[in-house]
Amino acid sequence: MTDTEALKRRAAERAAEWIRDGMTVGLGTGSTVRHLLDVIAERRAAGEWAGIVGVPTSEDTTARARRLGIPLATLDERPRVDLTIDGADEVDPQLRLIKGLGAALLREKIVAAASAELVIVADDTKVVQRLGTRAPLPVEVDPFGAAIQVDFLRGLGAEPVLRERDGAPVVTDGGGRIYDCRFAGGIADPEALERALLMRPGILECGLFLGMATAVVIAGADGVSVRTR
Ligand code: ABF
Repeated sequence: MTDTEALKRRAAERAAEWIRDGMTVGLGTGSTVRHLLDVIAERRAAGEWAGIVGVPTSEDTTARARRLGIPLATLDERPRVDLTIDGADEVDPQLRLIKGLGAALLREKIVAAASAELVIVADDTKVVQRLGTRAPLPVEVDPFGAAIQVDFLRGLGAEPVLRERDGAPVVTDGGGRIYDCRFAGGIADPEALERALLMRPGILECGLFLGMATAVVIAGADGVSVRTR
């Protein structure tokens, strides 16, 4: 296991301490959460957490959790989620997040908003002073008229790049497209930017998760720290 993977595993193990048997647990997306799925499967194999049910935030997480034998439900079946554990691309000092490089931001945000607690797991490379200084901001748009969003995003100071894989646009689990938006100097006012984005017809969601995380578990070479709001 590489050093970074070892850090992600330690963050996942620490986040798993929030889990109690009988909980409905939102299962995030990304490589750090994959370690969480392993931890849950290991603890269940040891006879614990027989009563937990996972609510996945992506088809990728659904498939992985199924392979590990973790019981699953849809958000419609379990509309009140006790705890969601998810990854992030950036975390600022106010525990505001950028998420979405895993292309699951819409379902992640829906599940996070339905959760009593949201615990974020990350390695220390995700910690920034200002959002947008390291990771682009993913913005998910409806495929209908997706191209017209480019000028709108530029008008907000972004440089949008359509996310592609093998020469074709990435299509999210919900059928959306993603523009990865870079902001010179980072994002000065994340709350104002989120409002402007979500007022725009055709923009489905953005990767700003503001005021949503109840705790952030950061794993670094000098250990694991927990930050709470
Ligand atoms: C997911 O986790 C995404 O929102 C975010 O982009 C990703 C981070 O992935 P990783 O843990 O692999 O760095 O929740």
